[in-house]
Amino acid sequence: MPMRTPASASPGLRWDIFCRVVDNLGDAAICWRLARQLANEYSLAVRLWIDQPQALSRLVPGARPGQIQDRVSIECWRDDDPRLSLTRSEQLADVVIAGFECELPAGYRHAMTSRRPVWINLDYLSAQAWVDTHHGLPSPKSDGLTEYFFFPGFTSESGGLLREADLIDRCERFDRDPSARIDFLRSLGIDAKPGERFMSLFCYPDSPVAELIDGLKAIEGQVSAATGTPENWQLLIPEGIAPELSVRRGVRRVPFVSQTDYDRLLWSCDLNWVRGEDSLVRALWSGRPLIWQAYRQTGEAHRPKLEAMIDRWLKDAELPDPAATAWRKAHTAWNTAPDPASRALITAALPPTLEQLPAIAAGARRWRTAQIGQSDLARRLVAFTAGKL
Ligand code: TRH
Repeated sequence: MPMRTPASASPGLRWDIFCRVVDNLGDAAICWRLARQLANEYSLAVRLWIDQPQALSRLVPGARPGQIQDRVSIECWRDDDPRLSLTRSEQLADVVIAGFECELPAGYRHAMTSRRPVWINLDYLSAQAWVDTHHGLPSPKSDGLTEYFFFPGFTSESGGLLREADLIDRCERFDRDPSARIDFLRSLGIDAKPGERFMSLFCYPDSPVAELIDGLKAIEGQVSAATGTPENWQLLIPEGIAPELSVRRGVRRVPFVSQTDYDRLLWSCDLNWVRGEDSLVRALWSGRPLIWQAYRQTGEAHRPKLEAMIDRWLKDAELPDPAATAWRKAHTAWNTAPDPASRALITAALPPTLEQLPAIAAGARRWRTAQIGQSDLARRLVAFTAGKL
């Protein structure tokens, strides 16, 4: 990663990031990505405290508590850890990040009252309009401390999106070198044949994957509007995702790759099915078409989040109809309740989406070009905290 030290960053400052893994991989994925970027691009001394280090080691092979990896000190966080329950103020960082509203360890929190570090609550990503008015707000506490809400988002008024300084260059270099894609796919056990196109699939357990495969079967051999050749899609599914599916024609298992290689997987595909938060952001930066599955929440709380993301992307990507309608319908179908009638929606939504793929791909590139002009999340966070130190 190239070093990037804007005037507002003070190299050597200590940052502690606390990550409590709720479920899945997103909490560990995002905290790690941020920690790595702060340490490497801003020369900050970063400690990542994580309560379930095994979630991190799935994404970053070899990452273990007590180690420094990629300039980040990784520490296992247990509530009864004496280092945390009796923290002395001089052991505190200058900036403390509580990942996704997690409660800080009591001893650490107590020590904060004397040293008063900048305290940030890094929240989940949303494209909803309220993010712009809530981002950066202080939440004063009765003990005199102030917590600041930092909301990732898609606008210049929000906290922005995570993006390493060299990400787009690396992606474009990969695109310019056809052998990079072939070699990478080969490293996953896939020998790409002429005419084959690839989709990656990362989804939640009860997704209508069998119905998606039915949709692919329905168009197999038809002349593709995108390539002028017969449709020949290969669905690449990392180990552990949709485990009920057996390997069959058009369905290929690939290993669950490292976070770094996951970018290459996205860059190797013509369409990516992504979920949650971090894989969505990576797929957006890939400049390729994607279909997103929102993390399902009780009371359908994810619905407004999904609608807001769809609306914002369509606007920023300036996607015209009929591509916009096809893309929206694919999202509605892929994010349905898991009952039999709703599951079948994706079978019908897939062919028009694939027909519109060239237009959707052009929109994805437009979205990326427009968004690159905005500063990234780490940069905004460094600037935000610098004003409070
Ligand atoms: O695992 P997720 O569903 O995480 C979710 C979301 O973050 C959600 O917003 C949050 O509320 C919930 O957790 C608790 O999806 P996400 O965010 O995309 O994180 C997955 C990470 O896994 C991402 O960094 C990509 C990475 N990954 C790999 O490194 N290798 C792989 O092979 C695959 C499929 C994914």
